[in-house]
Amino acid sequence: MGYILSPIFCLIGIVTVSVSASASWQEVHTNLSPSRDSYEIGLVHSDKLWLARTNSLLYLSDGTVWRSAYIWPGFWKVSPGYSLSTHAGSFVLMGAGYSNDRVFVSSDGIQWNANGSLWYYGNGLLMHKAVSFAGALWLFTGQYIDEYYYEPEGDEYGSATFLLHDILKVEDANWFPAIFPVPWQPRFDSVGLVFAGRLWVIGGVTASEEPIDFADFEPLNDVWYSEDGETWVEATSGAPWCPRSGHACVVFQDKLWLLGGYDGHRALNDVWVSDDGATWEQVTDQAPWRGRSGHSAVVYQDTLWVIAGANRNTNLSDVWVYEPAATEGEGEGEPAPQRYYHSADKDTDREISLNELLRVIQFYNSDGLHCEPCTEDDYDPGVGDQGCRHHDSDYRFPDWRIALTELLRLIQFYNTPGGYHPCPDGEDGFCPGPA
Ligand SMILES: [Ca+2]
Ligand SMILES: [Ca+2]
Repeated sequence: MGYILSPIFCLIGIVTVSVSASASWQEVHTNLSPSRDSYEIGLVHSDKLWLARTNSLLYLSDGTVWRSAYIWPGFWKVSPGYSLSTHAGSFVLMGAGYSNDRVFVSSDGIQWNANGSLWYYGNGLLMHKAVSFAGALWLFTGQYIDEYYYEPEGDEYGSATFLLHDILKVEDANWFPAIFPVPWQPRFDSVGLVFAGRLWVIGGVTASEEPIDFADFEPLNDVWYSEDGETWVEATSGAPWCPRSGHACVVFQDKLWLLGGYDGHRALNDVWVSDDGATWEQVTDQAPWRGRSGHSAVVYQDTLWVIAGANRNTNLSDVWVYEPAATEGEGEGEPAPQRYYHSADKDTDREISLNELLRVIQFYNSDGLHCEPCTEDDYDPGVGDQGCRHHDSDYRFPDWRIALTELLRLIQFYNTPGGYHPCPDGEDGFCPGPA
């Protein structure tokens, strides 16, 4: 068991591949180029896997090398927040930024043409979703900037950011869209996709005030669908996964998958699956990849890909593929799943920071700890529900209390350069230092 490091795949630059023999997840690229990027949209078009980033559009060549198809030209002013989708056989890109109403199309990702300007409140959208569905292109969730917003209490006007409250329907490249109100709370960093012949909106984050106050966001875990894009039905007002934004959803093996996201406390690496959007089953509470939001999940050549994203302020540049085990177990008699990240390691960077250590010291100094889903670590101090798995620090005497010897183990990780790594033979499933 453990990790095998071998150079198999080549990126633009040097890339190594680490494979965990026991897991269905494989890290196939450790370092996309450029490695520091803050925006990704992955999609499949013309049997190729594409990845749009802040400055460029890449595609995967020969299954191994990411090549640049196009560098977004500066005069487009494309910035994080643009949308890229495929509709009627072409890429459709809506630039975000000060010219965010402009639309560009391309059939091959290499040759791009201006195709007009989207009309919506006289300006364009950013951080929206653009989904091809039922013969039209639908634009929904996200924000728009009103450059001439007039302060009600002042005599000044300036730009302000609002949430998109409507769904916009574009037909036949007519960029004066039909506009329909929607019943769900306005939101951004949501998911929009087509599943089971329906258009879906899943989670995201809303703001209680508009113009948006960037300190006041509330994550969501509701799920909505529509048969026609205009009439919406709530599949659930509260899915069992923690409210979140920046998550990724994808249709894989006829099911709806949800992966990761940001819950207001931390970037997540849990995975959920659903047949109908209303009931959800947890595949894992922690995948081997680091917690993330803003990543892409794409099905390409019958495998599920998870690409890049960010853990809070740390941009990630790794790529993972998932292949279900050849023989799916039913959970009986199986060993407990391997732990990839310690419960105390809230930012999943395989190091124990002082902040992370202090949280466990809080448990040590309290009347134990209990399960409290959707907190910073899914626990809280004191007595309460014990229906979840034990905290990884509560390993030697699993009694919902942190003993001094248990705390000292975490202090060992805190003091060790390189933190810790998963090792099934360790007393708590982890060992000090890097792998
Ligand atoms: Ca950490
Ligand atoms: Ca204990």
